[in-house]
Amino acid sequence: MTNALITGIGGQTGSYLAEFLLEKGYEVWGTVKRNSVAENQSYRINHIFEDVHLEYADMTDMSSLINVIQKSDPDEIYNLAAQSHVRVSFDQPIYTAQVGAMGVLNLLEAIRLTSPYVRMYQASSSEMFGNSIDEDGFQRETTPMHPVSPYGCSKLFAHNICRNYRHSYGMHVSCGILFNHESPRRGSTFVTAKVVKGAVEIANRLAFKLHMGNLESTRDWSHAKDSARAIWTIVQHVEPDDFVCASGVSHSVRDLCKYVFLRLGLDYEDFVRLDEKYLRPEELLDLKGDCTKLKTTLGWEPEYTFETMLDEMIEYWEERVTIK
Ligand code: NAP
Ligand code: F7E
Repeated sequence: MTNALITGIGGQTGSYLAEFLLEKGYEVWGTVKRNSVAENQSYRINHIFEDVHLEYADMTDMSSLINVIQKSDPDEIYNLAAQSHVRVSFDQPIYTAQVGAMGVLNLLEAIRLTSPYVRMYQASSSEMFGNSIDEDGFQRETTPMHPVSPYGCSKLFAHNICRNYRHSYGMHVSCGILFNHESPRRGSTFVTAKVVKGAVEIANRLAFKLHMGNLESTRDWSHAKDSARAIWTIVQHVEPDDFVCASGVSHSVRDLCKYVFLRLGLDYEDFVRLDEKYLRPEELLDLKGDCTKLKTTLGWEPEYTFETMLDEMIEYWEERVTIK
């Protein structure tokens, strides 16, 4: 049996990856960080609670990482733990970097010192590109990286130090440069979930307005289930490498609002209002990923589209909001 350790198993993508690995017959271990309300960190994995081994660990505490690596004796480590909210990273830049940059170095050192032959996956992000775009309008593995947020800067350090450990020590460390991925399990302060939840509440007369930030930025949105499958595929590649994972299709936040409200029989313009508190000190304007390398080298293809992903999220929030 292959052992896998997922940091951030209780997060959106960690929970889908855990399901995927269990289906493949893996023994799955995961880290959770301590929360005063234990239910808050396990709601996405309650249905597989009996099938996985959970251990407390924090990316900022290297001893906890060594401890969980020694206990789980993993063949593969998937590092998904991060303070992953870009807007919040402007409010908590030091913590974001301690987790997303130094935390990754803690993990690399923990692996190097205890089990250097383990395969490791690093959750790199399209936020590392900042506003840098190739002439054809896409971002890919070779696009220069000039991040515009503390989160993006911390991810770029992590990305570079992973490559450095790969080359310096011959460690099997791969990085997936994932563009935005969403699902019913997406935290409700990220824009897709916020819009879907808000629109469903409005449709059910539980709310009357939705306060938003920049509607003009564009994102390349995929489903987190497709992303979890890509993550596993990247780790199985014989040579550790970097791969972009994206849908190749870009929509504005305004398009997102239009689609979701229309699906509920509403016009978003009647309900969406600007609130400056949701604007960012510096905005990443446009993202559109070219994942030709992932498709041609590893044969990955997405199953969801922007629309089917949002339809699934609408269905999920309709059930939750109506039950309430
Ligand atoms: P998420 O839902 O925010 O999950 C992040 C996980 O990390 C949560 O389980 C969280 O635990 C845990 N965590 C936070 N701080 C930690 C710490 N100090 N020590 C240990 N664990 C900690 O994010 P996601 O959407 O699943 O994304 C997974 C990873 O991919 C993240 O690294 C993210 O930055 C990266 N990524 C995401 C996207 C995307 O669009 N989703 C795109 C590119 C890259 P709590 O819930 O208890 O805080
Ligand atoms: O914002 C705009 C906002 O917070 C998307 C993370 O998973 O993907 C994610 O980062 C866009 C931005 O995601 C609101 O300004 C407008 O242009 O959903 P988001 P993100 O910042 O792209 C990357 C790839 C990651 O790696 C990150 O971990 O939507 N926007 N109004 C808003 N965004 C939010 N959150 N809330 C608003 O009210």
